[in-house]
Amino acid sequence: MSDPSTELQLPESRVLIVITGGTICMRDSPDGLVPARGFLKTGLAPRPCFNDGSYPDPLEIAINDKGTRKAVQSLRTPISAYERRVRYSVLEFDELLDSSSINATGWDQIAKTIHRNYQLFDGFVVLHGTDSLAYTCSALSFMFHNLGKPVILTGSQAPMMQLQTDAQDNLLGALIIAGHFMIPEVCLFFNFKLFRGNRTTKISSDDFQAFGSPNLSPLASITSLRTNVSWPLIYRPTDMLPFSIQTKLDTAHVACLRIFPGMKPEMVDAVLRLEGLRGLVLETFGAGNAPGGADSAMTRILADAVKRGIVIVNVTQCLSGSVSPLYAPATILGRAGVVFGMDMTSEAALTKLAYLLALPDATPEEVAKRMSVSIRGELTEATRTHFEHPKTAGGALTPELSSLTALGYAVQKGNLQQTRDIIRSEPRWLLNDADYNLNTPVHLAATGPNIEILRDFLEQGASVHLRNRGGNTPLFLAAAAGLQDQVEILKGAGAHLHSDEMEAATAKATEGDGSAIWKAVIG
Ligand code: ASN
Repeated sequence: MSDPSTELQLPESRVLIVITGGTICMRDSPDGLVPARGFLKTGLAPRPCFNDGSYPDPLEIAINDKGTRKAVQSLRTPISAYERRVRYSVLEFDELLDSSSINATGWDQIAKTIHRNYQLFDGFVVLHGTDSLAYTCSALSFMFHNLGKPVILTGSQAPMMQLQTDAQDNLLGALIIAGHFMIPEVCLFFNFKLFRGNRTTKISSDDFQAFGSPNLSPLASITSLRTNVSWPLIYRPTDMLPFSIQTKLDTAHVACLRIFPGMKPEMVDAVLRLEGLRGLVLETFGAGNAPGGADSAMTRILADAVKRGIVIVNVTQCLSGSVSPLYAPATILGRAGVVFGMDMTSEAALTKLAYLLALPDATPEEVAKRMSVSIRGELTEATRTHFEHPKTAGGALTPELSSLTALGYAVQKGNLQQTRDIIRSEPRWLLNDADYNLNTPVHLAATGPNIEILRDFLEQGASVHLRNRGGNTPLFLAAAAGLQDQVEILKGAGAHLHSDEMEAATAKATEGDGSAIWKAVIG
């Protein structure tokens, strides 16, 4: 057999799998299924698709939920259709949960684990039960600010250990996408489809197609051997700030209430008078309608609560579609101060409300305003028109090489106007595409003659984390070229060295000439 390490075409990518529990890692018990420890050994290592056998017992550094750096076990997949292996490490939480028991403390634990390990890995997979998975995806999407790497949550309807299971396909799909595609979103992968996490809802308690994303098409799907990514749909932060987290969520003072025919207004009033309540998601009929006219008791109760500072958000009970002031009942709710939650799922509305209410200095007015605008792609704003370049409309997901080449020339000449003209007439994700050597426009701009081009690309949401064929990030190239200003811009936009580059950078930081720039890059 040939040595697998010499077959490697592209630098391997590194993924951290965080195990929180769920059916995927469950075993039988006298009480029914319960989560069990040791998933790497029993669920992954014996399966050839998760273990190429090339590393008998490799250890990797990861930072556990106590904040301690520790050596964890890691495995590698066989080479993928994209000529890459994914090397992954597994962190199992001390307490594994059936996800029906997760709460804001659990979300805090997941967010902190990803934040601590952010610089060590290219992407993250979180194993989680399906029951509350859509809530966790939504919560994390709001907790993460300026996320630049994929965070993919998955689970399964049947345990990995069961003969007929969806566990293997779900985990493998999530792992492959996290290890190959720089999709900087909190996603949910299930039954061969990748969804924006905060658009999902659980639609079946037993079908392998357990999740739907009723108001947004999948971000990617796996068909036979290929993964088709809908790049125009991918949400990208454009703030040019490093990744950070805000883990406080005020789930203790929000509620969700489903309107039903004949519901007594007193019932709504009782909920709105719960001690300390600050926000309510109201699941209404159709396009946002509730019983009662302008002078009804129901409308008065809602309007009074809004006046007392409670933020009430209108979302539809329907599986798909948006609320809007189409019919009089919805317009009346709007006049009473109830916020239109557009096409948000209840899961997204509730977690967003809990997130916004926990922000420092959150006023009811400010929270209400932000509830009907998109902050992480969780809703479709009424006035937003979707621009899709004609070239992408037919499903051709690779831009003309000539555009990329032309962009490369313009970068090398330092011609900012020309780069802008090319990008304007091309899909924006051209910025994250790569040439034969896997250099992206950001790699070229990081060492090009015009620093404004680099700034311009980053302001448009270009990724700072992609690596070229040599395994290098744009930050490494800028430092190697001694370009202090470019290093600072890249770092400000969240760039950091890949763990594979650390050894070389640390050595350079201790050498004489040029050591200062490397110290700045590492520090
Ligand atoms: N009760 C399980 C959980 O949410 C359901 C599952 O994962 N399929 O943890």
